[in-house]
Amino acid sequence: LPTRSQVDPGSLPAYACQRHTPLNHHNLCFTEALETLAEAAGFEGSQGRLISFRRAASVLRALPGPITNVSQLRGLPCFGDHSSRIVQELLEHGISSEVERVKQSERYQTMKLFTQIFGVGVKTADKWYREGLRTLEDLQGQTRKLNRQQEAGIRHFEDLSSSVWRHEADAIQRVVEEAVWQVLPGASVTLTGGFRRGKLQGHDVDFLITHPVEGQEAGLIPKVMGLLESQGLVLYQHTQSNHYQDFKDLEHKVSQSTAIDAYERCFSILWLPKSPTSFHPEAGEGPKEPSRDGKAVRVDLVVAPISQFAFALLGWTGSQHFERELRRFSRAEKQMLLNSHGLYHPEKKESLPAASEEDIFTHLGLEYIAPEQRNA
Ligand code: 8DG
Ligand code: MN
Ligand code: MN
Repeated sequence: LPTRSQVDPGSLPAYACQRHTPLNHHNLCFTEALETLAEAAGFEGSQGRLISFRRAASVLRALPGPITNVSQLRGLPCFGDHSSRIVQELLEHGISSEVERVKQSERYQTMKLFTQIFGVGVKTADKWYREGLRTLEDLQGQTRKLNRQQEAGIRHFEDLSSSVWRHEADAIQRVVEEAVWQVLPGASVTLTGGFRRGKLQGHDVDFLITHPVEGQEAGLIPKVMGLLESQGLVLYQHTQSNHYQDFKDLEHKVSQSTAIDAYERCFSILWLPKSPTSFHPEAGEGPKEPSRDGKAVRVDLVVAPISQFAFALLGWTGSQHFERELRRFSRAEKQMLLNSHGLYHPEKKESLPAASEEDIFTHLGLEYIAPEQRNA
C-alpha cells in the first residue's frame, strides 16, 4: 500500500496512466459502489456515464489513504457531482440508496448474470432481457438462441464463474508451455492480464506468446491447440489467424480506435485436471463432465511477432481502464496513436519502435508504471 505521504491528493494527475494504482487500496467501499454504477450504466448502453464512474473509482484507488470527509474530494480529478454525492451518502449513512436500488433491481441482476456468460455481451443480454428471459434455465430452454461459444459458456457456467487462482494459472502455464515448446522450441509464454498485475484471482488466464526470430511464431496456435486437443484438454476453442493483411501498414493498424488487434489468437476453455498425475485421458477423448476431478478454465492465447512484443505486452496487461487512459493520453496529450501493435505519429508519419514497455512510456513522456501499479 502506498504511504500517506507518498501522494498529495491535490496533485494527483488526471490520467490513470500517470498514476500508481496498487491492487489493494484504502477506499474499497466507495470504489465498489462507483463500479456498480459504472457497470449498470454500461448495461444501459451509457458509455459516457460508465466512463465517468469508472474514472472516479480509479482516482480513489490511487489515493494514499481513505476518504473520511467529503471535503477531501475537492481538487481530485475526474470527480463530478454524481460521484461526489455517492461518496457523501456512503460517508453519512454507510450505504447508498441509489446503489442499493440498482443492485436489487431485476434488470441489473439479470444483465449481470447474462453478461457473465462467456460469449454474451451487453447487446445480447439486453435482447434476451427484453424477450422476458431471466435465468440460466430460461436460456437452456431456448438453446436455438445460443451460438457455440455461448452454449459452452452455459455448459461450463459453474466452473467459469468461480475464480481462477494464481496456482491454477501457473499450472495452466506449464501445460501451455509444454505444448508451445513441443511445436516451436525457443518460443516464450508470458502470463499477462490481471495475474501480471499481481492479482491473486481472475476470471481467465491470459498468455502472450512470441519467438526471438521474427516470423517463426506465425501459425503457432492451431498446432498448439491441436496438441492440447489430443491430450483431451480443450473444452472449447475459437482460433483467429492473424489478419495483418487487413491492417496494411502500421498507420492503419494504430488508427483502429478499438482495443481489438490483428494478432493470431485463441479464446478457449481448457480443462485443468485437479492432480495432473491422476489424469489419464482416453486417446482422443476429452473430458465430458467437467465437474469430475478438475475444472474448466477460460484461457486467452495471443501470438505476437517479436518486433511488436512490447506493444502487445503493454496492451494485454491491462487493466482495461489503464489501457483506455494510455490511448486517450497518447491521442490528446501527445498527438500519437497507441495500440497493441505500435505507436504512431500521424503528422510525422512515423512509427516509434520499442523493445520494452519502458521504451513506450519513454516515447510518451510518461514515468514508467510497473504492472503491479496498473490496477487502475
Ligand atoms: P481478469 O481476467 O482477472 O478479470 O482481469 P483482466 O485480466 O484484467 O481482464 P481481461 O478481460 O482478461 O483482459 C486483459 C487485457 O486484455 C485487458 O487489458 C484488455 C485486453 N484485451 C482483451 N481483448 C483484447 C483485444 O481484442 N485486443 C487487445 N489489444 N486487448 C484486448 O481482453
Ligand atoms: Mn484476464
Ligand atoms: Mn482475457
